[in-house]
Amino acid sequence: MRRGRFLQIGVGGVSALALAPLSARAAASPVADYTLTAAPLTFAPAPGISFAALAYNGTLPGPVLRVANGQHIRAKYINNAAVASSVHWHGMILPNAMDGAAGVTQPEVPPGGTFQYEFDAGPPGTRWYHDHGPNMGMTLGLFGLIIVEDPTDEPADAEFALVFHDVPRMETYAPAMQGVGKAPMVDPHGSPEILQMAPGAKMGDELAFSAHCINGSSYPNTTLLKVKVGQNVRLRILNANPTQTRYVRLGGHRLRVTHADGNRMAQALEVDALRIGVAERYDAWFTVTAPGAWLLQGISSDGLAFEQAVVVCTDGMEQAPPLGNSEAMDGIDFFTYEKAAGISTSPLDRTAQVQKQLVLDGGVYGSAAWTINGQSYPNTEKITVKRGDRVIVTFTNKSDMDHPMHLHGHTFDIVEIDGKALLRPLAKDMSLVRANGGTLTWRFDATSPAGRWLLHCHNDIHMMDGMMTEVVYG
Ligand SMILES: [Cu+2]
Repeated sequence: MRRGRFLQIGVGGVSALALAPLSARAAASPVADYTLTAAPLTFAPAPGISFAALAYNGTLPGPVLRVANGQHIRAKYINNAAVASSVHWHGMILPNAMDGAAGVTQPEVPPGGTFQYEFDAGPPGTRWYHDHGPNMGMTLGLFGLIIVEDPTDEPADAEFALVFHDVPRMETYAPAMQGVGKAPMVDPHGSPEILQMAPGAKMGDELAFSAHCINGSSYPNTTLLKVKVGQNVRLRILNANPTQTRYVRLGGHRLRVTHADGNRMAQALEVDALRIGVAERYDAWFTVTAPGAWLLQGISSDGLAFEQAVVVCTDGMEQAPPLGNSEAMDGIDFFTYEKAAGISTSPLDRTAQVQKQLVLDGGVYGSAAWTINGQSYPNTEKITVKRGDRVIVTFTNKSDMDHPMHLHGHTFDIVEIDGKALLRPLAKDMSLVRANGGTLTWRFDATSPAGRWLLHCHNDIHMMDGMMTEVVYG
């Protein structure tokens, strides 16, 4: 049975963020100093929405941090929230003690407490930071982007950071954790989420949401993205929803995807739409060829779908009705790992010191356990590696929901999907493993700092209900 899902999130402050490149002066400084303070925020992104959020530095999402590759980051974390928390630096390869996994790599930071995070920024790309404590901090609003500049990237004429997020109905959290959620599904018509459902499966989702947002606002209150004819525009997009995949389209344009989870792809891929799993990031580009106004939208099938949009427009077109898109995905050319990576005619080279098969299951309606090889964290079997080992992990998803699987402290290659080896392995830190029997294989080298690195489903409900293990350097 498919578990119920539907979620809603309130908003805070910042709108579409035009990004200036890091100044030469800032990049030349050996140290980037930040203070992140988590505190309660009443988030009001749309009329009638008032959400008791948590936020970093008074904004939801938190501030965009921008650093040079290799720059030393000193981030003082101050927890002024009423609950224990920690900060995870998602996509960074850093000392294990700085990874921010509360209870694993550091103690929880108690209310009123502080913690000093200190590490060298890298690898370059669109990364993010978010709460990794036991108290739903990320779902409540503790997240933001951190961009590690890559001086070898092609230059953009304009660049925008776009965080897609939502206001959760927190009363749906406990039922979701207990496996009895009844939230509506919001996946668009024609999407794999709908097409892959087993006949007779329960139509429902886990968390319900009361507003859809981009950068802290709901349309029409979102900020315009001003562009000029002739510009080559870069979008850095994050899906910060705790449970749902999002589809993103720009009216009148195709999108050229160059980076997946911040990592440059071997070959760019042009598509009509992005499909962005929980915690994934894509860098997508488009060229402005004529004056106009267009809607950049998160596509979902609920009555609030129109809220997750910003207008992209050229000078003088601010009042023009923006060109939008259909809200169905039928026949739409959207981003997939297979299209990005291509299918190889040769089988996967399975030479590796460590090989693991992980079966993802559980979550039967009415239960509160999501499992890896039949166990819930902390009872899951750990993956022990030695420095320099090549590691191959193959997931088989026996449940009826996709699982956005994440590995801390490493970049892996997706090398095989549903038994088909990929031609150009896709470097990522997240991967959606398809529901109802889907398989997906990671390959990575154990070259990160020693320690305990969490491997888990990034769906907040699945993670809290046990779909987690560790890669441990022995
Ligand atoms: Cu999951």
